[in-house]
Amino acid sequence: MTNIAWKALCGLTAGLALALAQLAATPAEATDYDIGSIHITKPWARATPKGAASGAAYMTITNNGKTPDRVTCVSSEASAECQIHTMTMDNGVMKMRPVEGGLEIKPGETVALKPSGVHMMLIDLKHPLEQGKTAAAILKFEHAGTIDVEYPIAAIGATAPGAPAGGGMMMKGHGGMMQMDKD
Ligand SMILES: [Cu+2]
Repeated sequence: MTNIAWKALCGLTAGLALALAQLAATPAEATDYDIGSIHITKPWARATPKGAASGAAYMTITNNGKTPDRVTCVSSEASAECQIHTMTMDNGVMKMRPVEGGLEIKPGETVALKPSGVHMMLIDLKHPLEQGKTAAAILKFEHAGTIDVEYPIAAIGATAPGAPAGGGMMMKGHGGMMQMDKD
């Protein structure tokens, strides 16, 4: 979609513009991934506002093996750094913290990375995450190995892939309502 078309949309009422945007943006289909005993479903990322320093990506990871595995994000084409974060409430403020040594997925366990929960953080974005495009990242499982995953990008503030914007808490990088613990 061209910039001119987007400008035209801005003149329409919000509801209509949203409906049109949903029709116009053909979201990239999410693919499932298998590596060793690990199964990854529903990878997706959230679009970022212009100038945002960081973005978030999500997915569901199942360990069908008999031993625990640990996953870390090695790199992303979209950002200088890539980490997996947990979220905790601290005096009413949501704080996120990098998972040290990788996120553990026990045998038979399914871990969902989702907004307001464990998530993948793309830090120091090289470009904004644009709805309808994809962001790629390389994940490394301690036992299963290394895999490239494509994250189709949903709307800014989307709470689930394909869901319209809003509803959830806006992710404004490491500022605003969310703070990152720096140990
Ligand atoms: Cu984070």
